[in-house]
Amino acid sequence: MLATAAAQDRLKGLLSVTVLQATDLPKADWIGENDNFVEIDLLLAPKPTTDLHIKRTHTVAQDERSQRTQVQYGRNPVWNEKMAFSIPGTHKGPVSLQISVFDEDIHRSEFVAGGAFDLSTANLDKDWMEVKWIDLKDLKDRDGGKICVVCHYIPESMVGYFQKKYNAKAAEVKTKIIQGLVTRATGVATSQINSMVGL
Ligand SMILES: [Ca+2]
Repeated sequence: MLATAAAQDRLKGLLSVTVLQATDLPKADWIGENDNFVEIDLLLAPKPTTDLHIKRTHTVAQDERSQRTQVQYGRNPVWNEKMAFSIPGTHKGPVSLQISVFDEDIHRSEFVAGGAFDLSTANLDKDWMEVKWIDLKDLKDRDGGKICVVCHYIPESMVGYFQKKYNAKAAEVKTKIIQGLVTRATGVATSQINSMVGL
């Protein structure tokens, strides 16, 4: 029993995801500008699914597997927002990110376009960084513009002072620690990337 609990509490690594900017998004409304936010869903699937690019509904609850950005306007929005996901120690297979852009509305946020960051070949025992422009599709599978996302992965072994036993109950403390670590570990890299893409 104890061994199982320890394995579940262990962290495999941290995945920092920076949503930089999108270009040529489809227009969401007849009148006015898009009110775009991006939702990133971490998929801990044994294999990435083939249907990653279409996500019809916005998941309201923010949790460790689903996070969203603030709203930025127009068809070429710049978010430059960083989020962090933890990969549980029990996870063996690859990970993927489902990326969905929504037009925020008081009543119901409408899907604008989506795509996937396929990380199935990524080595989760080493640290790496990947910058990618991802093609987006709308609900009818038509061209939906492009989005630029930076992923930086930090394996647990690199997180020196972070204890191996990971207390899933101390969610708030954990989130703060992870955010601090990711900021420190990826801050320089992200600013280099930003200047590279002109932010
Ligand atoms: Ca709108």
